[in-house]
Amino acid sequence: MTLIDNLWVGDPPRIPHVHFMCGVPHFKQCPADVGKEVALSGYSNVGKSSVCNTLTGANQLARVAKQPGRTREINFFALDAAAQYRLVDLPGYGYARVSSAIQHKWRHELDLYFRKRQSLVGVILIMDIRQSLREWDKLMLEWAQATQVPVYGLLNKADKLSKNKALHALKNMSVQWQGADLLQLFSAHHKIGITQARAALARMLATKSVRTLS
Ligand SMILES: Nc1nc2c(ncn2[C@@H]2O[C@H](COP(=O)(O)OP(=O)(O)OP(=O)(O)O)[C@@H](O)[C@H]2O)c(=O)[nH]1
Ligand SMILES: [Mg+2]
Repeated sequence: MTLIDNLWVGDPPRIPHVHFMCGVPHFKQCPADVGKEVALSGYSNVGKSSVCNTLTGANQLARVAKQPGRTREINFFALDAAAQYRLVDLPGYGYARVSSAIQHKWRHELDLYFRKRQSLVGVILIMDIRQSLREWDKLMLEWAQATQVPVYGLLNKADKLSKNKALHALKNMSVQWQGADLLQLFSAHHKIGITQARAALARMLATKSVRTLS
């Protein structure tokens, strides 16, 4: 895998027809389950919404906040005019400062989303590069194996570490990952890794859905 050398790409062009579709608190309110979508998943505050903006080249598309717990709905972003291809920005997992009743509700809605969404063809699992693999991340990897839906990992906030430390973190994480080519360094702020991540997104959107839902 090529590393930092070819990861700095500057401002990516905005995806031409990218637009916000809707944010829904309940799975049953999701837009029509047609076409293909890739979900941005991970713990609260790892930078899912920031990654959504950087990947699409649309800076203000998804709401970003310093405080964890910003994204409270399942947010759908169309990548083309007909909304046949979508990115889905999910609420963060494991935000301790919301009540346990709300956490339970989010977990329930996310669980429904991952179990029932036919058009879900891939997941981009976002982690903070300074943290190790946590419980929810491991569950996502297990889910990926069980369902055959590909999970691609971004170690976000790579700008927070020196180049050597970032590469070391990538190496450590690769040991725990299924396929080191499915994991990369990223920085939503410093635009590290965009070309590689966009290519991964495009690959996932190009695959045929393998989901057989009960
Ligand atoms: N240094 C640095 N900060 C980042 C990066 N990406 C996101 N952040 C910051 O991390 C904080 C959380 O970013 P969000 O994009 O709102 O994170 P999120 O995962 O969507 O959070 P929730 O919606 O609460 O789950 C914000 O202060 C961002 O500016 C990055 O690549 N580098
Ligand atoms: Mg968010």
